[in-house]
Amino acid sequence: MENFFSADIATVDPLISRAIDDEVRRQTDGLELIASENFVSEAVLQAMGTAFTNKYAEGYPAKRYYGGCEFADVVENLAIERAKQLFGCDHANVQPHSGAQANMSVLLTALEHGDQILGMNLSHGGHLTHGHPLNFSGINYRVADYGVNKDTEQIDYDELQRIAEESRPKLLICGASAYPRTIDFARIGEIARSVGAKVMADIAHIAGLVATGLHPSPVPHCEFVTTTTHKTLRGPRGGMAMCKEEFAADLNRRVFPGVQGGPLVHIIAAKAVSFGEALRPEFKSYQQQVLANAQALVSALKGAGLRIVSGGTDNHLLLVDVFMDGKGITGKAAEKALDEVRITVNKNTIPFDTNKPFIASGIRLGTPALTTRGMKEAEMARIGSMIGEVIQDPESDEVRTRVKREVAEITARFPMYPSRLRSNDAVDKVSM
Ligand code: DSN
Repeated sequence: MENFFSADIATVDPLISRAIDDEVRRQTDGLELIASENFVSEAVLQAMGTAFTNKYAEGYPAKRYYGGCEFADVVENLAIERAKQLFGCDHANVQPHSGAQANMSVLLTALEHGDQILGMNLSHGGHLTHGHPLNFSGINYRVADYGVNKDTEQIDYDELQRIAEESRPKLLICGASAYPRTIDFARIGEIARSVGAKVMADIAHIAGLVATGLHPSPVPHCEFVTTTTHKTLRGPRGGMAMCKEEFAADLNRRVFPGVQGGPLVHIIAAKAVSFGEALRPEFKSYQQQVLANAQALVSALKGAGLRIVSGGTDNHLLLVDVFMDGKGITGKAAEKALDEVRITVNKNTIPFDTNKPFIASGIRLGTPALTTRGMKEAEMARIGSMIGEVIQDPESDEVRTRVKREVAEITARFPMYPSRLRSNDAVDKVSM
């Protein structure tokens, strides 16, 4: 007990300490292209690892169910104010532990059990919480869905209007997890109003682009806007729900006590830090580079003979059809082959996929994480051509060895979290 407040994790728990070190090394030594991942700053990491994890703060600033919340109020108020400044929204609730819980809170605010919703089909780029039958949204509400046009692979807004008229949803849900094109929130708002529906825009993926004006904002057109905080926004893993003032009190009640108990104050502190970072001019330059890198990656992948779903991208992510009607390999095989050379991606269905979701015909790539490391168009051109080589010849030892070497060369030029890397030798010396 002597060292309870001062002992280092490497001494207290060498196994977990080692797994943490290994993960830092994995992130450092690989090329992270999962479109929903990013690397937070050292300041955000520091805020997460603080004594705020000890604190219960059920309720909201100045209206808590526990004593001793004066500093919790400071961080939550700052997070709220910065979120409102970033997105220009009337109201922000920064307590949702995740995007799914933010979405659940909005659905509980806008709907009664059994009401009709209309969301984008998961296999066309939507999200589980937008009405998937296995998710609370599909279990508790009646669901209609819309998707992309088979030829353009982009949202067909005329068809969406038709489906909205037919299904008469009370809530239209837009936003996506695997949609590489600009979403026309103004048009979606018009469609919703024409059938008397409210709109929830889930901007989890594009929040950083929206915050910097590089993607049109849904805020003027939608009653509710939700996001995660850890993707393009580059904050800690978590969620947030925004709304027009008239729904603010109801939304707060649905987040707590409707969906959650005590907020994670250490995570809210980290959200506040990341929102502060996002308000700085450098964050816009970063997002511009994310977009430029995505364009460079598209060009390189096309140059390597791969088909890009919808022909390209307007945002930070792209979907690559690696199956190409059986001429290529499955998304599952591509993910594995790329993993072996330390390029991390996820398999993903493509619209009208003929393969099952766990096999999939595509992979989804995104540039936020590598852009945070400082990589630019030149690196994207190399990485795109390496991905092409691996996918075209996934069994070749020669390709694997060469690409692995090149990945090591590139990652060595862009270091990250130097102070977080302990030597594994040091951990080994601790008795286990
Ligand atoms: N799992 C997230 C993604 O990868 O896009 C969505 O929740």
